[in-house]
Amino acid sequence: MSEKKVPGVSDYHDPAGGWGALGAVARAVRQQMAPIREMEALRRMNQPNGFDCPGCAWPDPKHTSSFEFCENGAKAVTWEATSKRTTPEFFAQHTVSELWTWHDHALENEGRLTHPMAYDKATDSYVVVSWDEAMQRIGAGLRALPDPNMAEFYTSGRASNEAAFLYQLFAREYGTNNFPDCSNMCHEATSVGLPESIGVGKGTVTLEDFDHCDALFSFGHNPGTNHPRMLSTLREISLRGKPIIVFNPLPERGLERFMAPQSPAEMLSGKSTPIASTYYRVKVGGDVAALKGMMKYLLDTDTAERAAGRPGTIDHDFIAANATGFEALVADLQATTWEAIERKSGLSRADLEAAAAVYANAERVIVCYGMGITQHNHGTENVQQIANLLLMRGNIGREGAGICPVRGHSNVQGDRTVGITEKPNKALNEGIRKRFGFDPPTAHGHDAVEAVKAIRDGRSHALICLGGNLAVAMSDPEVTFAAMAKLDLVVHIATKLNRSHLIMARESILLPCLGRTELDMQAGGPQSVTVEDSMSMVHASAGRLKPASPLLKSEPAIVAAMAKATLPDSKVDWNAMVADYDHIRDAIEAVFPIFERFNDRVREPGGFRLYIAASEGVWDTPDQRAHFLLAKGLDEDVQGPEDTLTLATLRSHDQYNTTIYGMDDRYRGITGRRDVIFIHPDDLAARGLQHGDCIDVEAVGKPGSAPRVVRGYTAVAYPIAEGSVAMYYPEGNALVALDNYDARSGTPSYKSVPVRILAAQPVTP
Ligand SMILES: Nc1nc2c(c(=O)[nH]1)N[C@H]1C(S)=C(S)[C@@H](COP(=O)(O)OP(=O)(O)OC[C@H]3O[C@@H](n4cnc5c(=O)[nH]c(N)nc54)[C@H](O)[C@@H]3O)O[C@H]1N2
Ligand SMILES: Nc1nc2c(c(=O)[nH]1)N[C@H]1C(S)=C(S)[C@@H](COP(=O)(O)OP(=O)(O)OC[C@H]3O[C@@H](n4cnc5c(=O)[nH]c(N)nc54)[C@H](O)[C@@H]3O)O[C@H]1N2
Ligand SMILES: [Mo]
Repeated sequence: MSEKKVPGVSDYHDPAGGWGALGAVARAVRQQMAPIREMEALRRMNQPNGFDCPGCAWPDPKHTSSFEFCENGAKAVTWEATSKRTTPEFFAQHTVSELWTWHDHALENEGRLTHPMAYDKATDSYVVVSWDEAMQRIGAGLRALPDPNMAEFYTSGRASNEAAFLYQLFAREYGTNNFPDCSNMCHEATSVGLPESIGVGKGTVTLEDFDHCDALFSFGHNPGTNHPRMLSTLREISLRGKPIIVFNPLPERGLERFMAPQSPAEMLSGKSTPIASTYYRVKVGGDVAALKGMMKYLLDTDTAERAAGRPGTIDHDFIAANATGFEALVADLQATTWEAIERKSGLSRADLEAAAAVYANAERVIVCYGMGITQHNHGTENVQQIANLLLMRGNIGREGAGICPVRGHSNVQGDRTVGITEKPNKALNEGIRKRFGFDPPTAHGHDAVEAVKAIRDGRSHALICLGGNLAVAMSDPEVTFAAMAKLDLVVHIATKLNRSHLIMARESILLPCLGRTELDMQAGGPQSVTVEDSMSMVHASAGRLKPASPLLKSEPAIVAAMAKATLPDSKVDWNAMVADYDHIRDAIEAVFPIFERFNDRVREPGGFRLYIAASEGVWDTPDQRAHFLLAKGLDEDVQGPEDTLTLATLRSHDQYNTTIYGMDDRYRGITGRRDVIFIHPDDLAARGLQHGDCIDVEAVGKPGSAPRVVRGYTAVAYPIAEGSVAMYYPEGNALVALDNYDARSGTPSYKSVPVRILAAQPVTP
């Protein structure tokens, strides 16, 4: 974008996929693995009888038999199946204080954890403990709490249905609904917003629907990096000649053009397939304005068309038969001016009308969206405006049409389905009572932000983490890190070492577990687990690799052991459940009737789909109707003063959330570094700054709030929407206040931080 040479910054001209992706896979394999282990692992990924790729929640084509290529899936697998090990000798050589100074990449790059470890304060290091000893300490620690609601049970979305179900059962029998969960930081706005709109908090489409849609709209997600297998789906839509309309502040290469590594024709000819037919660089936080603009156009043209005796652009019959709230939406749209819509979205009326015309001319439309929609102060309302747009033309509940929240972790959706929720409903509590004979707690527990606040304020004293890296994933590291250092008991169940494991409580225990790729042998023989993808397909996953260490235990086995150590009078037969996971699935079925015939159905090739009422045009709301719901005004975010920019924190191509595989972001032309901030050239010029300048980024908080600054970043002139800037997550979390979240869903506003950028100040010693 600029002539000036800046180290590690260049223009990337190739399509997504292609030879660049193949090269990256080869490098990942070379850096992590022994050849036999790696080939065995990659061969079984997403195959019937194989394991589910831990990379993302995008579904697999049902009838595939060939290896479904995905660069980031391969990275996720090689990272887990690595031949490197983080051993007791390693911990003996490096104190925790020393490890704290390491880069996040370096910590995980040491490889797989091999032994249960406990923190030894005298030597400031992790030392080996036996599994029995670890469990005794955990049980004693939890039993010592005066109130079970002083413990937090965090889940990261890689946990299987079986592990997650046992985990919630354990915590509920122990006596709490404190279930902070990674989805609280992710698609919670979907889980809260969609039930109100359409009666279900999940997507309504299946992969087959994409074969039948006449247009696809994409808001705020980056498939080239975060769900690369979706590129094959998008490519097919493009090859069918159907429009793909993208709203994204950054020009993301995977949404522009894709060279399919499985297509010899494309790979050999060097030709790629265009993806977006039109790409709108909406401002960060401008989607509600854009959506309201499109809906306003539908309203206007509908009236005009009908007046001229032609069919309108709104499906009034569908609305009359299915929905309420339309009149209020009409009033809201009429009260919204085009001037405000243009200013907020950064898009012209003509552009928005053109997008709306594509929408109106398509018989069947799917809208996909990701973190660009949910991680705002009004994320819940954002999601509901997408539902409004779809409902206006009856685009939910029929083939080829629907709403598609693109989920993150490979089983984040399933974990919620099997009971990881801080707000259990009656049916869940009844189900547990009937099947297990104890009374689960009914009072609502903590979500992720509330859990951190409770720890900060000394109301919670223990934290159990089933995977993840909560301290780093959460906003406001200054507050979060300090809070976690005050805990009495912390337990991490993990595959690899990360920064959260280095924040020491009075008692800190680190338990190594099996990963997806590994053989899970129990008393009843080799076990498989199940996962649910973004489209409610449930299927089995079975690893076959030799475990990274003979001491590893499966997540269900670890959870059961913790439960036995904590609850001597437990009503649950933990041993039987762990001996044969069919028993866990039977229990899931008993508590959640939508899993009827679970063990039979999951053994069918490709698994089965959970019933989603809205997919059938049935609205599971209190009044059995779909609802048009309003977003007040056009502001998705806290507004800073005039001179502020809106910062979105996002993923590079070389990371999996807080796991940093490497320092490159290939599709955005960044090599060997992450300390950059993407900014429009005019916004730079307006501040007297230039491409490559060293800058500080300062968050503009509420008056009186603590200053939040990151220093020494390099400004990269980039074709991002004006007024918007972007930097990488998790580094950007230093700028996100813990209180900056969507009040409806608790989702932190990781994509809406008002900031100022300034020429770097010399650091005072
Ligand atoms: N390789 C890899 N795969 C992953 C992950 C990973 O880290 N690495 N993470 C997994 C997880 S947990 C999740 S939740 C998903 C996340 O997948 P995404 O939802 O794609 O997440 P982000 O990288 O945060 O990017 C969001 C996109 O939104 C755009 N954006 C930012 N602000 C706005 C806005 O206000 N409006 C609009 N319209 N767009 C905006 C950004 O430009 C970016 O393209 O991916 C999952 N898959
Ligand atoms: N600023 C900013 N912050 C964000 C986001 C953002 O876009 N911007 N995105 C948010 C989102 S969408 C999410 S989902 C969260 C993610 O939050 P988390 O889910 O908590 O974080 P991850 O980085 O996915 O967790 C990585 C760790 O999981 C462990 N792990 C890996 N595989 C396994 C396994 O099979 N079993 C077990 N037990 N452990 C395993 C490893 O130890 C690894 O270090 O971050 C959120 N934070
Ligand atoms: Mo996520």
